Amino acid sequence: NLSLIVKPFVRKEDLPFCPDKSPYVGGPFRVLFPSKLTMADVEKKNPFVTMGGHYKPPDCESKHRTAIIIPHRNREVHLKYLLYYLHPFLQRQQLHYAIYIIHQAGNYTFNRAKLLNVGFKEAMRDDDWSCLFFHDVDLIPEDDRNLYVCDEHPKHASIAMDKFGYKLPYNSYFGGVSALTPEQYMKINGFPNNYWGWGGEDDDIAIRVALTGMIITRPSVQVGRYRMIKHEHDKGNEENPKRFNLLAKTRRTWRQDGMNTMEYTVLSREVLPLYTNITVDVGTDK
Ligand code: UDH
Ligand code: NGS
Repeated sequence: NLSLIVKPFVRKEDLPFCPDKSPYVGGPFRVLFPSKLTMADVEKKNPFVTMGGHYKPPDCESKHRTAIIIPHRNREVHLKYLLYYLHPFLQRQQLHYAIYIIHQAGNYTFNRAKLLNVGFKEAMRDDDWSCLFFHDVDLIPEDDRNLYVCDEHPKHASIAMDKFGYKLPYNSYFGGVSALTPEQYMKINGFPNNYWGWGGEDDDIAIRVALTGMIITRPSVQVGRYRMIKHEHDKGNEENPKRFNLLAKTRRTWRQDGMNTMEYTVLSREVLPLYTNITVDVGTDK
């Protein structure tokens, strides 16, 4: 009987929604950094990821469309490990997702928050994402139940990092991995563009969230666990001496600095097997 072997043609729009709870989500998993791993190995292990680092579950329509935005410069080794863990992790959650690397061109002082703003804008050009995960390149989630979907309020996901003894370093900490819907993101006028160098930009974002009447949601400490890949301070990302002054003014400045004032030039947009690489000139401190 042919009908038993010939798979009926199912149109994508006829797929049923994925279940609320993915059957592939397990619990904690061990994160190791195998020294011989290559990017080619990671590509081979992810045959269902399409060009640009996009993925949709093959057999159901995901209720969640998540864009992962990763600020980057000179951390290729970290990126390889992150992709090695993140692609299968997101697939087990049955998400429709894509991974965007926002690469800061040149050697001028690093600007994490502005790169994340660029990531938001460039990702939203691609698709109607319902959630954006702003993700440091050196943080690997350790539990499948840490769902990469958005909440009613901005979410802080990396709340239990190994380097802080698997707890928050301080109550309002919002660094590492955070998630906002496009609406939440626009409500806070995006992120600040004027934090050049290390520190404070994540605290500024937390202040914006509070100023706009939102709260920060968090997974449980059992679930929001991350391993950080050890590294030294980067060249070109020295401590920002202005950060405390900037933070003292956020209340007065957030409407004039953010998504509505961001200027940048995209130098290239490469559609690679496991991610979209957007190289950008974010300018310099004025
Ligand atoms: N980033 C880069 N390249 C850089 C700087 C930062 O890609 O040169 C990105 C990367 O995604 C990183 C994120 O920005 O995860 C945050 O920067 P960070 O890793 O410097 O911040 P973190 O707080 O580390 O993780 C601070 C340095 C700790 C040094 C400890 C020395 N023992
Ligand atoms: C705070 C920084 C944050 C930073 C956090 C953790 O002091 O930007 O430490 O840093 N705020 C200011 O400097 C105002 S860490 O231990 O990861 O290097 O994210």
